[in-house]
Amino acid sequence: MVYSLGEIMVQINDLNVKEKSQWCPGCGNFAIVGALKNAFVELGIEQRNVVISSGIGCSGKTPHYLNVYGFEGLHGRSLPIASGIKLANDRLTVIAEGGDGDGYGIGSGHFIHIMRRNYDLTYIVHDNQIYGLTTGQASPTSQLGMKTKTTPNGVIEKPFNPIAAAIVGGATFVARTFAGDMNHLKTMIKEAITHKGFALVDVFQPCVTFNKLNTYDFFTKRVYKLQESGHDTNDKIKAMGKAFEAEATNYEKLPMGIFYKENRPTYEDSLPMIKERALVEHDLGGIDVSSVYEDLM
Ligand SMILES: Cc1ncc(C[n+]2csc(CCOP(=O)(O)OP(=O)(O)O)c2C)c(N)n1
Ligand code: SF4
Repeated sequence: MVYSLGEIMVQINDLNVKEKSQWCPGCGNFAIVGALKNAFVELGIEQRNVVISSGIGCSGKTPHYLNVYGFEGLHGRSLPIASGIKLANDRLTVIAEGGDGDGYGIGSGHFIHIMRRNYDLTYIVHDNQIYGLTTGQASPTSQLGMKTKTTPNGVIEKPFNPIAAAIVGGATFVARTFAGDMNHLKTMIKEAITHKGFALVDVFQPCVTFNKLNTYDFFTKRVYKLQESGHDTNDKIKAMGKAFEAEATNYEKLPMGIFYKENRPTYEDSLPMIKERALVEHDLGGIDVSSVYEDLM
């Protein structure tokens, strides 16, 4: 079921909310919300057809700041919520938001298994390489050597590589972008939403308060655009090479853009019962489930 207002197109103002932001001034999260709003307007997606799920953390507050449907869940649980929403009504645009601690730490098991199922979802990870909300502990993507409250002598664990994990894990769209490049951020979000299948958009999102290493300046000096360097998004092996470039260059060269893209049937495509209409449109009245109860007794 998709709700339509006919000829009325959504405008940025429709997506604004009155709630005052709790984010620190200058936080990269503002750009993500701005890019999402612009993406919805430019794609003509009405806000009543969008649901944003999130976990816990500064990123988890994203659904508060856009006038669309939202569900702020538990820490790391943004993806199972999003997949449940998608199965209930696969005609909706479903966006899951996560943090690097939230999504790549406590929620990593969901990440791996939801990718291989290929639900038609967009997963935006606010990757600030630190725990922001809990005031500056190391996260799974914190850079080697970075001093944080929990790593006073510097991070000694090898950082998690979400791009490589997504390519191996079966995501059918894998991209990275930067909150300091609004145009690129919006373009990646639009590409991810229009892609049919599971799309990861990992966003370098400076946490201006607690991460003094990975700043806007740090990324501006190091990022370059894959789509301007002739990268072939169909080539999984080359995509893996690019996924390891940051690590191989000691974070001096940070490719951003679409690493990998493939067309594969979605999980929903394989469910004949929702082909004609969404699950929410099914009439569940008059179904006798007593035999199922008896079986379970
Ligand atoms: C089960 C559980 N464990 C721990 C916490 C505490 N906690 C809240 S936010 C957070 C880290 C958030 O870091 P990240 O996902 O990187 O998000 P950010 O705040 O940087 O956006 C933690 C550990 C929690 N809320 N629930
Ligand atoms: S703590 Fe960091 S991530 Fe959280 S709102 Fe402030 S700047 Fe943004």
